[in-house]
Amino acid sequence: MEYFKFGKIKYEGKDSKNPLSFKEYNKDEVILGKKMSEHLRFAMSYWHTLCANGTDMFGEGSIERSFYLDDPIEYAKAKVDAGFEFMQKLGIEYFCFHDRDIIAEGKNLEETNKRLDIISDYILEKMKKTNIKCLWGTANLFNNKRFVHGAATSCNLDVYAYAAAQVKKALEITKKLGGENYVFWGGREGYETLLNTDTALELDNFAYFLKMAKDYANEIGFKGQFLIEPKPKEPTKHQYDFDTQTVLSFLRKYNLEKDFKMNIEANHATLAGHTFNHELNMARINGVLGSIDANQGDMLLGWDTDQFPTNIYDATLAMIEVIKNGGLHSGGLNFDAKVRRSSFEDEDLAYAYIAGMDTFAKGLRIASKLINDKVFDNFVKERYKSFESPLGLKIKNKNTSFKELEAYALANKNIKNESGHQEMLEAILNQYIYNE
Ligand code: XUL
Ligand code: CO
Repeated sequence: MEYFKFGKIKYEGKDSKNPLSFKEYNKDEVILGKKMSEHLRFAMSYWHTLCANGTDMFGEGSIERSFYLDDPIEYAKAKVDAGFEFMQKLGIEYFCFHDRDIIAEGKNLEETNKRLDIISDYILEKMKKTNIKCLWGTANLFNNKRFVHGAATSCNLDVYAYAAAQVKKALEITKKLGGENYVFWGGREGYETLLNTDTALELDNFAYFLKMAKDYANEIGFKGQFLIEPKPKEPTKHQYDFDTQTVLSFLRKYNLEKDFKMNIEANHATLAGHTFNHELNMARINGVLGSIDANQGDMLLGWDTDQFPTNIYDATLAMIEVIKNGGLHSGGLNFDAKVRRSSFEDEDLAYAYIAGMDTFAKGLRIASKLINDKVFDNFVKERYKSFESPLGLKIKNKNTSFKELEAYALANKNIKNESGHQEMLEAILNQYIYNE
């Protein structure tokens, strides 16, 4: 049975007028010594692509994704079939999933886990037939009402234990599917008011939970990279994993920094008041840029709209960070993005992925030229050249003192600054974008 009413999407080049074709993403084309598909490692998000039906706060679903099936196992299998058909048609080589995306909960944990065994067997078969791989798995610890006070930061031990059991199983399933990473996004790990919250206990418990997860992964021989996905707010008012720098200080406090990298999501960065490339940069310079949730927010809306990324400026700056990171290694570009509620036709899903994949492919092309031409690197090097002077080198080598700096300052009668030339650099960036 065919689920999506469109054929295989091919690369037709930038002059193509066919909306169901790639204009930029030419998967085997080599850029900076690597195929485009290897740089980008695109992944399909199971939840937005196969589960979301357009429901919002004001209205019911507008998109048909039930496949007209009521039986939970049959429905789950149809989602697998549809998902693999979709990935094959789009040429997407990876997928990401939450445990509860792939099959609905049963009447109790035991039945739920049995269902997970059945559906993961089914997924594994499909993976073998198609060569499609699992980028990461995760546990949904936010949807069910038992998680009303959080999961690993809940005030209720019963919920904490349930969450542990759920992550344990999600790790087993991710290992079974050969997942290259495992993600922790702090679903409801945060608070609404300090009036009822013991933040010290919650953070201690959270850190211990993560440690136990890593211990269990080691015990079962799961080698995937552990990732934390920062987000500052939503669903809770204050999420503990606010942004990269906050997460890093938490990990360092609890000696967990060697076990985790970041999964940076564009819309989460902007919710934190940062740019996407700020978060990527902070992760990269700290050696923890692991993977990306590619999407974009809306400038006028203050929440996580999870739109498909079409902003070439942001994609270019993001790809500069990715290239400087030496690639994403075991990570990839997961489209944690959903079509708008009014985009309810089958083709809309294809248009959305094509737009996202082409935007990042173009961003890769532009970023590779900017890096090759050392456009910003040369400027930055020149801007900091004072730190290459004898005293500058002493600062870099941590080999001076306030006394020595004071003596220098007293003798130096004339401080001279040079312009940062921001507008010139922005114009050069635009020029590269126009001309690519
Ligand atoms: C929520 C979000 C999640 C994570 C995985 O904002 O981004 O879908 O990516 O749990
Ligand atoms: Co995400």
